[in-house]
Order: sequence, then C-alpha cells, then structure tokens
Amino acid sequence: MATVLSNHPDNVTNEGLLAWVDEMAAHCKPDQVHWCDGSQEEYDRLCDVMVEGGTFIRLNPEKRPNSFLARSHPSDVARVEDRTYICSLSKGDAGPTNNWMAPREMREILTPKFDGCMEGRTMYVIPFSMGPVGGPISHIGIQITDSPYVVVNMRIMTRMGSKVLDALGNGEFIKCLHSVGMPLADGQEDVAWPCSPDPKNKYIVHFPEDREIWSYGSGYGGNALLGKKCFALRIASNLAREQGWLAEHMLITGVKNPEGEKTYVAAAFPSACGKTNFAMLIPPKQFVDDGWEVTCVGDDIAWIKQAEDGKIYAINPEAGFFGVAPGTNYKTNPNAMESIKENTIFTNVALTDDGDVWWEGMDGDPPKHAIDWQGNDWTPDSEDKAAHPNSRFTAPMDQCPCADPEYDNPQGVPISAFIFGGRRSTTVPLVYQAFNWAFGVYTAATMGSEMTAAAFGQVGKVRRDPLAMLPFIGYHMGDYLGHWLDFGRKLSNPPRIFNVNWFRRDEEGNFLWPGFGENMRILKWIVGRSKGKAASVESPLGWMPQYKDIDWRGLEFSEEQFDQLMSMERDEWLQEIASHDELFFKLYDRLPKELTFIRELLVSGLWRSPEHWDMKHE
Ligand code: SAT
Ligand code: MN
Repeated sequence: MATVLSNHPDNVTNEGLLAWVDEMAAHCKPDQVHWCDGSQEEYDRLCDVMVEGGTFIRLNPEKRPNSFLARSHPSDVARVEDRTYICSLSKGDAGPTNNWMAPREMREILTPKFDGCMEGRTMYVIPFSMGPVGGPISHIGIQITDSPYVVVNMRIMTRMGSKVLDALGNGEFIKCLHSVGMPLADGQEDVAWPCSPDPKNKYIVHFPEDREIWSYGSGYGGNALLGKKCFALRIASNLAREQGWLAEHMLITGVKNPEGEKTYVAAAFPSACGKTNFAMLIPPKQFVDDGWEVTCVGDDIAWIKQAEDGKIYAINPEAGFFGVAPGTNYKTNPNAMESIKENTIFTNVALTDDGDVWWEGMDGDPPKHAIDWQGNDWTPDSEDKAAHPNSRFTAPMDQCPCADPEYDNPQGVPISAFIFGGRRSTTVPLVYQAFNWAFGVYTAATMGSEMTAAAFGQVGKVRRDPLAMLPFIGYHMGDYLGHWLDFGRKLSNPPRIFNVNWFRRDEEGNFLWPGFGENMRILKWIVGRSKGKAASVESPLGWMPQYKDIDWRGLEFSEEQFDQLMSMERDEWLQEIASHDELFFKLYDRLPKELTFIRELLVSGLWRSPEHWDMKHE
C-alpha cells in the first residue's frame, strides 16, 4: 500500500525533524502518519481503538474509572538485557558490561528489518520532553512508533504533544525509532499484542555518538517506551558525561522536618529492593504527629545538574510511574495504591469477575475466580500466577497523594544526600555514611544485591551493580565511575553519601529490620547528618549512628538488635573487599585509581579495628 503522509502540524519548523519523519515514513511504509498532539481526545480515541482491536480491556468504570488492562504476548514481558546494545564507534567505549556491535554492522542488520515494518499500520510521531517542557535540565526526544499502546503510555510517562514541538523550535532532539516488528502485509489480521515473538529478533539499540535509539520487535516497558531507560539513562548518561551532569537510576524524595525545613535525597537501589516503596514512604505515626512529611519527586530516574549557585539540583525526567504491580498493597505502599485508582493502564495483571484488577500480594483474600495475565481462567488453586511477576501499572505522577509540590519545577530540587543500598542478608550494616565523596563513590561502585531470581545467575550470589546502573549505563562502567569522582571534585560542598541495607538477617534467616515506614528512622538520621546535625561515631567503613542517635519512638527495638544490625566482622569484610576485585579487574583498564587506593585504606582500617566491631567499640 502507498504511504499516505498526513500533514505535519503548523508548529513544526524543524527541518531535521521533518526530513527524518519523511525518511522513516518512506522506509517503514505505514498506511498513515499521525503526529501526536498529546490531547485527552487523542488519548481517549486511541484507547477506544485499542478496545475495539482487542489490545485493551476497559475496566469497570465504577471500580477503576478510565482504566485499561493490556495482556502482552508471553514472549514480551520484560526488558531484554541480552538484546540490548550500546553501538558506540569503538568497542572499548561500550565497556565490558554492555553488549556491543559496530554501528555500521548493526545498521546493516536493522535497516532491512525496518523496511516496510509498519505496513498496514499507523506511524505515530510522539514529541516528548523528559523533564518539564523547556526546563534547563530537560531534554526533548521524538519517538516514531507503530504502537498505539506506546503512545498512550508515553502520554502518562512523559510530557508529550504539541507543547513540546513549540519548545523544540529548531533545537536538537533525540531520535527514537520503534517498531513492534509485525507488519500487516496484504490485509493480514492484527493481533492483540503485536511483536516479534522470536527473542533473537528483538533489538534494543543505542547509537551514543549519533544520539539515536532503534528498538525493534518488542512492545513492552523499557524496550518500547524509549523515553525511560533508553533515553533517560543510556543516551542521557552519554550526554551527562560530556556536559558534566549526572543521569542516574535514582528515586528522589523530599523530607520535611517539623520546623518546615525541607531536605531532598536521591537514592539508588537495584531492582527488587523496594525503590518505589521507599520513594513514597509513609513515616511512623509519631513522626507524622510531630510534623514530619515525606514527599515523592520521582521513583526511578534522576537528572542532576549543578546550577549557578553552585548547588546541585535534580529533576525526575518522567511524569508517571511504571511500577511493578505484584506485592503492591495498602500496607507496603498506600500512596501507590491511591495513585492507581483511575486513569491507569495495567499490563499483565489479572482481571476479576467484576471487571477490576488483581495481583499476588494485593490486600484482602484472592478472588475466587479471575482471568490470569494470559487470558485463562484462574482460581486460588491454580498453579500459575494470576499476574505476571513483572506486571505493571502506568499511572500519572499527579495522582500520587504524596507528590512533592516541586516535582514539576523545571529548576529541580536541591540534593543534600545520596543513598545507595542493595539486598544483603549478611555483612553489610543497616546504615553508614561514607568518609567523603570518593569513599562514597567506592561504596556505590561496589554495591551489590543477592540474586532473588535465577535470571542473572546463582540465587543468593551477590551481583555487583554499580550505582544500580549495570543494565543502564550507556558507556564504559570504569569511565562512569571516573565521571562520578570528577563531578564531586568540582563541588565545594558535595552531598553526603550513605549506604543502607534493609535486608540483613539473623542466623535463622529472619529479617533484622522491619523495613517500610520504619526506614524513616534511618532517613531522619541521614537528613540530620547531611545538615551537619546528627551525631555519629567512626567505624572502619564510615560514620555510624549509635543507638541513642536514632529516634525509636513507637517501635520496640532493643540496643542488642541494633548492635546486631550494625556489627561488622573483619573476616567477612576482608572477603567482601576481596570480592570487589572481580568487578575491578573487569573494569581494569579504565578503573579510576582512587578506587584501588580506597580499597587499601578500607583494608587497613579493618586491621586497625577489633575482629568483631560493634557499636560498643567507639
Ligand atoms: O521496563 S522498564 O525498563 O521500564 C522497568 C524496569 O525493568 O526496570
Ligand atoms: Mn528502574
């Protein structure tokens, strides 16, 4: 079928954009081209089209107004790290932690795949801004896609539509090309979730030098919503390195004390460490009564730049939550539950008989009957899960009851502390503050998590995930650590750096720390430290709170319990530090030398301290 180009909107003057869209339309050969204006009418119309086509099920408007359920193809349920490539000109620049292919070679593979890939479909042009439109920390992208599911998700997750074209003018933008990779030639019928079912025929590709993203064959999450991990982390980390800022896999939260003083912290945790829950933490009652308040600026990504006043400011480049559904309930995260009451897209959760959604770990009893994420009948006796473990909700940020008043401020919020942490059942204490920026970068570089799923290797083994950026760094990990050291060197009063571990267990395997809202107690100490107020003692790893330095009101938690959580065994730590070498040797040729020296300093600190170190040894 001949390509019919719809007229581009009047406010598009950007020659580069017009030429690129024309070229892609000629190559991908869609039936028509639609420039998205980002309006509610457009959103509603696309949702209706998807309901008619079977991609969307409209949920019961009384239970979940304006909300929809999508079920993906079983081959298309998560990001595909082994199909994700950083195609820098030189292999060395992608580094040992990324898949690499020469850009020319990759373009030779993908160009024929995109040829005619949109036949029988509409090509959507999505102008979007990561960060408030026109803001000094924000950046613009244009995504071309043949998926209306992507369009409506992008409208929630980013600032999207005509206003972005106005702001773009003749400026630069990131080219994001996406196809589900299932053309409808010769009137072939569409399916509910088009994609390329062959896992080897999915490609999530980044060309850092050309600032382009090409994604083929998947319609799911970060594979397809290209503003998220592809742009805001992999491409943005390249921009950030060149331009002297940070693009990080971090939540941002605001902590207000009873005097009304606000402190913002940014935190990085690997997946399955409760990042969204921490971002929306509800403090214990005593804290709330006193006037403590925790508000959310973002739950996944932070862009951080230094402003003229010398301080560093962060924005959340996203405008919505793409959260994991299973395990979310009114106990673990009431704010998330409130955020998804309406205007929400659910993907791969279960459908109840009264037209609502359900997942494992939701409040109350499981439904007696439901339709599982694959469209089959489900009862509590079924062997399969009702919701896919990576099922998601897409919900607008402004529906979050604890959204920070400044979350939409284009200038961002000032950051006073960085928090890092992984899931460690042994060795790592509940909290400590690094001695200085470089020690903090060491801690962040060597953070790791015990694997909870077999997907990445042996369950229980520690997977090193520097700054929780392992799958998201768009260049050499060693250069990235160097960039962090460099960034701090230029700050006269850098944010303090903390490490936390909510997941330490006793010999019987019980968690030592209650977690969730109680994390506020630790957060209060962190905020105090970053303002130079809270007390601490020096440990071999950094500064630590004593029992008396933590606000325990409303929780029964003994000094012995605290000691157990904070203690360190020299032998365990020597082993721990030795195991950091596995990562360091991998990054060897570009590992900043500071990290090697800090490693030595940590070892010598451990030898200066008792074999068993606890809070009694100050
Ligand atoms: O699918 S996303 O990349 O958006 C979320 C995730 O896997 O972390
Ligand atoms: Mn994430």
